[in-house]
Amino acid sequence: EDGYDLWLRYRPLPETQAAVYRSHAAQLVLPVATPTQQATRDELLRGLGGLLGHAPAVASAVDRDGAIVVGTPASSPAVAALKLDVRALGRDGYLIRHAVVDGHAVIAIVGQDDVAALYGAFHFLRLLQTAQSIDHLDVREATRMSLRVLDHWDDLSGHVERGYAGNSIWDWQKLPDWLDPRYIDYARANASIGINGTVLNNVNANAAILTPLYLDKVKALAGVFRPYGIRVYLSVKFSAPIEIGGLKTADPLDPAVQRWWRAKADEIYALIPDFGGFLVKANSEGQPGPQDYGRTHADGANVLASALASHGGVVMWRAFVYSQHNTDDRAKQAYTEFKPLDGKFAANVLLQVKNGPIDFQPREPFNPLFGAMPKTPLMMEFQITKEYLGFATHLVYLGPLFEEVLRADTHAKGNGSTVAKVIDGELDGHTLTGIAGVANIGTDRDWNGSDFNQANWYAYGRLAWNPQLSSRVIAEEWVRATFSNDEAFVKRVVDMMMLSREAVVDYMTPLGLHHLMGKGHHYGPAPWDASGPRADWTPVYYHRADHDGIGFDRSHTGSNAVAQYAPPIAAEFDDLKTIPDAYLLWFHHVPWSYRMRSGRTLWDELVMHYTQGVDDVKQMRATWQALDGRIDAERYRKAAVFLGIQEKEAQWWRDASIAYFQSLNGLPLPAGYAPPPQPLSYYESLSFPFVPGYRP
Ligand code: BDP
Repeated sequence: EDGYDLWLRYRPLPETQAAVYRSHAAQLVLPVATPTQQATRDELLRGLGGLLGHAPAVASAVDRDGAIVVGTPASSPAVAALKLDVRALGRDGYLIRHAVVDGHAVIAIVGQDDVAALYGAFHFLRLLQTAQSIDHLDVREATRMSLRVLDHWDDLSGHVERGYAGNSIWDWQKLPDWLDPRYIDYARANASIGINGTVLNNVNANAAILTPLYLDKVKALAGVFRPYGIRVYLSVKFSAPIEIGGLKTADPLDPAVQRWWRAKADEIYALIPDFGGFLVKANSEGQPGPQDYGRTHADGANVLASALASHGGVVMWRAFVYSQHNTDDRAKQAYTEFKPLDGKFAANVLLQVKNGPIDFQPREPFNPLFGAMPKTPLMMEFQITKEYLGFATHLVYLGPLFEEVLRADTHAKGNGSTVAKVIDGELDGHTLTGIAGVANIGTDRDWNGSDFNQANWYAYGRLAWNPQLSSRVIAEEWVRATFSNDEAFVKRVVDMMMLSREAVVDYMTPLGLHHLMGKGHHYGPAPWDASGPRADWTPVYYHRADHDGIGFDRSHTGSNAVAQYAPPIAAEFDDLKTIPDAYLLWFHHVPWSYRMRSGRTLWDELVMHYTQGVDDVKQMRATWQALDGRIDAERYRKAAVFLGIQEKEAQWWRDASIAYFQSLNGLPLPAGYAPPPQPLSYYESLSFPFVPGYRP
């Protein structure tokens, strides 16, 4: 039990349950003409064989009750005979229901196309893994999200930027010849949750990925993923025409540059006919971009888009931009740059927007671009790898973070204009829609650096398919499939996971604080850091604390970032009377003596939150300890040790933060709250030469 099997463990179910399911799995009737159909068969044989003790026989026609019939109306005569209208489900949609074929009772798993049928098969297996009744099945699944993508920040060297689970799983040296079986397991895991795209390389891109040498390797990976409905995409460097094309410029309006991108796209599609497209980080954190030539982001995106358009490819252009030369609040810069470009992007461009206006912090308000660019398909970018949430070892279930953002109401078109409806196209009538998650995948046996981190990959995929799902329901599915259907275990572990996100907010950055981690490596607290090279990379820029008070004034008296939100939200965030406590110090600078709704002073409240975060981790640890013996010792022990690390580091965050803020305000701690055990100088003196995921 090293975690390799993820949520696709398929261990034998208790006999009483297996017996019931077996009567519904007497034979398997499905086409096996295409690679996707073969993958579907293989998964069902593997899953049913594992869960039920033995796999049903595969037959070409139904000849007994209890058969499982899988396919599309085009691929399977048995399915065609059912005359189900699956076209209404849309691409990737499927249904699972009881039916009668040739006089026999069957379960039909029917997709609109082969990949949809594969999705249906995974769904069916999940019902068994999670101990659901299958006596009355009426599953009807469809998705409005067309691109459900993982972004790998994998360098061609094998290093993963912000990777906490080992190295890149792409073995460029042995590709294209050696296809590591792990690639198939990667594809299975993604297909099982509906992920249909993967960007193979880091947004801080190396132009070499577009050379024939690498494209051949990319083609090999695309071939492995294709049966599972996964397209490959590449991050491209805007200066590639210079770096590998020998041109003097990468100016998007230069005809030679345009010809170069077109020829490059043609070359890629000749190798990979279903290539997905390009992801671009431009004019951001030192990356080249169209502004180097006095052009706009739209000029840049549209040239790439035009090269890809005839092939059906898309450009995912990132809105993560901010500049040290811009003296305006960093939180405002993306909106300021992109909002005026609404309507200027080609039809096959999506703007990929991080969930919050700064950078994947434990909590941020939603990014004001959501709802503000109705003419442009906005793609969500979440971070699954926990760069700012404790790396691999902290148990933080991200489902509630994702859900909080997706359910946030932008009010762009009145009440109920949620972020989910912006990105799924409903609000503004887009059919090209998308969501990306920065992957937490590496060469570790458990893929994600801990068993619990797998839940974040899983939750991301499930929400990418359906942004309306509840993170609690997803957590429960995951716990059952990954660990156990033992009801007491499930309940306690799900409660622990649901607590974990608020815990990390509390012990790292409560009440709207943000970006207080160590510079560069991002490990541990460093709220005191005011050193170079850029002010907007220093914690002091964000907390603005001094003897009198703390917080970033983004209200109308400060940077006025609130004005980037729709009027009802702007008013709510601008006013101290209505701002939610959770965002207080994000939008306001207040005195330490400020009276909170609780009646306590801000300082007392802050100390209590820091302490609460640590207490929550203690509680999570106690919960887990009480579950010893309920699962295998290997996975139990790893999580137990990691929770111990998390408790130490939560305590460190609390103590260092309190020591620092107290050094500014000189206030006593509220009664009963322990002082930091070390002086501030101790926390400031720590160094971390071992931090993963970062190259100075
Ligand atoms: C920041 C990361 C950095 C990424 C950047 C990005 O620290 O490594 O390159 O985001 O998203 O959070 O481009």
